[in-house]
Formats: sequence, structure tokens, C-alpha cells
Amino acid sequence: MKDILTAPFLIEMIRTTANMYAHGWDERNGGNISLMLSESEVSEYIDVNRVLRTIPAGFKAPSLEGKYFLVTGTGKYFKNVQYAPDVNLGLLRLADGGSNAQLLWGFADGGTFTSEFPAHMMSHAARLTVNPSNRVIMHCHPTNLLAMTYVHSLDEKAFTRTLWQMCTECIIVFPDGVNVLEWLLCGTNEIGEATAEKMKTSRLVVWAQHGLYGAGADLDEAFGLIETAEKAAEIYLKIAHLPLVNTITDEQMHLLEGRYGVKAREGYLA
Ligand code: 2HA
Ligand code: ZN
Repeated sequence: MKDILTAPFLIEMIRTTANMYAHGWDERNGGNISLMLSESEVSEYIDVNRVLRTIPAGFKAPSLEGKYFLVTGTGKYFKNVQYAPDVNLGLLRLADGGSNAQLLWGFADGGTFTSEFPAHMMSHAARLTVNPSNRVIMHCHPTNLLAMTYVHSLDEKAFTRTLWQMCTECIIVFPDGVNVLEWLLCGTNEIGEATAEKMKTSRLVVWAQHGLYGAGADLDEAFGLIETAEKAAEIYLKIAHLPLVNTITDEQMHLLEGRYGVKAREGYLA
């Protein structure tokens, strides 16, 4: 059996958490990530028949039964993942109709999965129905997007259009736009269900006055998506208080659609 610390998925998870911390998106224990893995990937490094602990998930996710996830731990700091991956991360498999998590590696201090586990698992289930290649759900507290939820309308079309207008790349990177949830109590099944519902129509879901959820086929894609939206929000905050002289018009957005083969969310462009 190979050393799990040499596994590409573990190395990438460590690099991603460190990078997100460095971006200031994951202060203290803020943020959480789940990465879906295949049994063949995992079984090169661990004995998949050796269950260390069974942890009740607190919900049911039947479509995820038997699936493997590398997840960040509750109360753990992204900045520390690189120094003690086996304490700050856990590798688990959902069992019993997706109602239990079987810990196979990690959480070595007796810890458990992120408090946002319901939102992650429900979002994976939702994304897989619209994109079978989705493997990552990523939550963080990007400064500018979070700030924007205090001063901008939370209407999804208006929020999306503002972000698209802030950098030319935006409509290419997230033509499906961003969905927005008004403030809800975090860590609950309710916010999990609401997030998953929003994930069916967009890979980005803003949690007002809290942060952001992103989804992607891999860690790079989810990170890049969040990075692009966060950049747009940063531009917005730099200009929002100034007289607007120029913008990207809907006509120009249509040119981008044609050139880059993307289709903007139905009804979002004139
Ligand atoms: O884990 O970000 O939403 C800390 C959080 C909860
Ligand atoms: Zn959070």
C-alpha cells in the first residue's frame, strides 16, 4: 500500500487549503471542502475494508451511498492542514443509505467532519444530477463577495449581472450566474437543502452575510470559479461609490457568448 501523504488528491487538498487561507478567505476555522474520490483512487493508499469509526451523518443521502469523500474537519483551521493533514482532514465513505459516514483515514484526534457536512453532501447529490463529473464542493468567506451582500440587492439576476459587468472573463467562467440565499442559520440540514436546491441551476451559491459555495469537477476548477467571482466583487466595491461612466453592455456579452461558446443564463441578458 502506498503512503497516502504522496496521493495526488491529498497533496492537492493541502495546497488548496493553504492557498485559500493565504487569500484571506478562511480565517480561523472558516470554510470547508469536500472532494469526491473513486474507490480505485482511494484503495491504492488505504484498506477500504478497515472502518476506523462510524459517524452518523444526521441526514440521508441515498444517491451518495458507497461514495468516498476527503473532507475538512469541524473546528479545524485551513492554515494548519499542511502541518497535520491526518488531524485536519478525514477520508470517509457514506453507508447505510447515506445516513452514516465510515471514517477510513484521518481525524486522528477523534475529530469529525465539517459542521457544513449536510450542505456539502446535499450539494454533491444535486450537482451530480446536472453534471456527473462534479467532484468538489468548496465553501469559504471571500471578503469582497461577503461585503457585497451588505450593499447590493440580493436579487439573483441583479447580483449576477453586476458581477458579469465587472470583468470580461466572468460571463465566460460562470455563464450560469450566481444564486443567492438570504441569511440562514449555518450548519443545519435546512441550509444544506436550500443550498443544494440552488446548486441545481448554478455552481456558485452566495450565503448572504456569510460567504460562498462553489462547485467544480476538481479543486482547481472550484477554486478558479470562486477566485473569478471574488475578483469581480472586488472591482465592484472599488467602483460602486463612483459615477459609472462605462460598462460591459449586453450586446458585448452576446459577442463573448459567441466567441467562447457559452450560453448565459436564460433571461439574464437583454
Ligand atoms: O466551518 O465556515 O460555515 C466554519 C464555517 C461554517
Ligand atoms: Zn462558513
